[in-house]
Order: sequence, then C-alpha cells, then structure tokens
Amino acid sequence: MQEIIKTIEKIAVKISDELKYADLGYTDHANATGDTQLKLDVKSDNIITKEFDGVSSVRLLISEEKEEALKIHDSGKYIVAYDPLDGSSLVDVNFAVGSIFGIYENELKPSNLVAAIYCVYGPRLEMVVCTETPKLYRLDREGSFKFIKDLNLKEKGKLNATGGTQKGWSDEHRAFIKGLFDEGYRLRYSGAMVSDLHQILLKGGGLFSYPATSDAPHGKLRVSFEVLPFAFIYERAGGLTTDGNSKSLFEIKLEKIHQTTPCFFGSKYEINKLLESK
Ligand code: AHM
Ligand code: MG
Repeated sequence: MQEIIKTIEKIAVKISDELKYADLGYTDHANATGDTQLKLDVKSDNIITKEFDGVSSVRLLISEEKEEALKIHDSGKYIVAYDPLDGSSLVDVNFAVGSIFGIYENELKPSNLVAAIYCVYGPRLEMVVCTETPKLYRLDREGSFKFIKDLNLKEKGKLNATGGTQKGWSDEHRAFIKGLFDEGYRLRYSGAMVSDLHQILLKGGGLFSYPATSDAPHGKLRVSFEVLPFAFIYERAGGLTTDGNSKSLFEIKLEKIHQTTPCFFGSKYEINKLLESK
C-alpha cells in the first residue's frame, strides 16, 4: 500500500504541473459516460497509467477516461479505480479541481475497498489519505508531502452543497434542501466534488448531495471511483452516507465499472434528518 501512496504523490505533483501550463482545449472524443474529454483529462489519465505501470502490486486500473479496465500486472492484488481529473470543466475558470483514487483488494466490490485517496489542486497541493482514518497532507517548498492533521466531522455542520439540475429534483428532495437552508445552512457548491467535499470535511461538517433527478434517475456520480472513495473517507471521519434510502453507500451492488448512483455524504445530523424525513 505504501508503494501505491508514494506513486499517487508523484502523480499529484505531475498533474499539478500540467494544470498550470497545459492546453485547455477539448479532444474529439467522449468518455464512457458521454462527457467530451479535455486534453487535460487524457493527459492526467496518461500520467496515472504510466506511473502505475511500474507498481507490481496493482493488477487492474479502472479510469473514468477508459471504457474498459486495463490489466497491468497479473499477480497484483490491488485494483485502483480513479477519476484522473475531477471537475476538469472548471480548469478554464481557474477553480480548484482534484483526482480521486479507490484502492480495492482482489475484487471490485464495495466491501473490498481498503483505502481512498484524493488530491486537491488549489492554491496549494493537498492530499487526503485514508486507510484507517482520513489524514491531510500538504506539499511543502521542498517538494514533500507533510502531515498536517487528522480529519474529523462534527455531529452537525453548517454547509449545504447541493448538485443536480434543480428543475429535475423531486418535491421531497426540494423540501429537504429548503429545510436545511431554513435552519441557517449556507450554500457552498463549486461543481467539483473533490473541492466541495474537501471544504465540508475541513470545515467540520454539512451535507453534499447529488440526488436522482428526472434527467438522471440514477444520479451522475460514479460509484467505483467517485462515490465509494468519498463514502469511505466520510464514514471514517465520523460521518454518514446514503443513496437516499440506504443506511450506507456501501450497501450498493456494484455491477458495472461506470455505474452511477444518487449520493449523500454528511455529518450524522444531516444524514439522519434525511433518512427520518422518508
Ligand atoms: P467530472 O468527473 O466529469 O468532472 O464530473 C463530476 C462532477 C463532480 O465533480 C461534480 O460534483 C458534478 O460533476 C457536478 O455536476 P453538476 O454540474 O451537474 O452539478
Ligand atoms: Mg469526477
């Protein structure tokens, strides 16, 4: 696992450099979920593939930007599922974006997720690494990642990050979100889940939601490399997750590598309030 974490540190520095200077244009291709790929999506994916090529403990790579899983080492016991550049459509407006990694042992199923890591490319380069509990690291002037602190969610937060096309929300979801604002929650939503979930985690709590909508009845966010890694981190930080009905996002049955799900991540108060409103 240490080898995988060190590899992700190298990847983060390389992607961060590309973000500063590389071409912001689009390619002529769409990825498996139909998003037009930016040159930066492809570049980031290539950096990750190249760096993992030398890591013998990794058997398969599953990427948002690759249709199929890529076999790299037959005898490796880990599967690394990743979103190379989450929020990439926001690079042109110079917002913080990120990379997300889920590390599964032997088989791609929720209970086999053994570590989750994400990188945030903002004014500073940060990484959250979670094997047992989430830990924040930041790149220093000498080019090494320094441990900053352990991350914990409070019982109740103040932030409400709410995604999905609002005209496609259910009345039930609309009422729930309004209820939080009526309690005094503040809206925080950039449109890059890494940054939005990072903000809630570092500020101690709140709710991030991407519900089912009439135009996306199974939600937008992808289970294996977006949803489960963050569910792992939020639950281990003392928070809760749900698909809107389940007791945890880990109850999901993962059948396809690009499968999506409605998802809610938060501190205990907000998720319990949602489940009690059912
Ligand atoms: P991406 O991986 O193609 O960047 O898409 C995922 C992003 C998430 O970061 C974010 O939460 C969501 O899409 C935003 O979608 P919307 O604009 O519909 O709220
Ligand atoms: Mg993404």
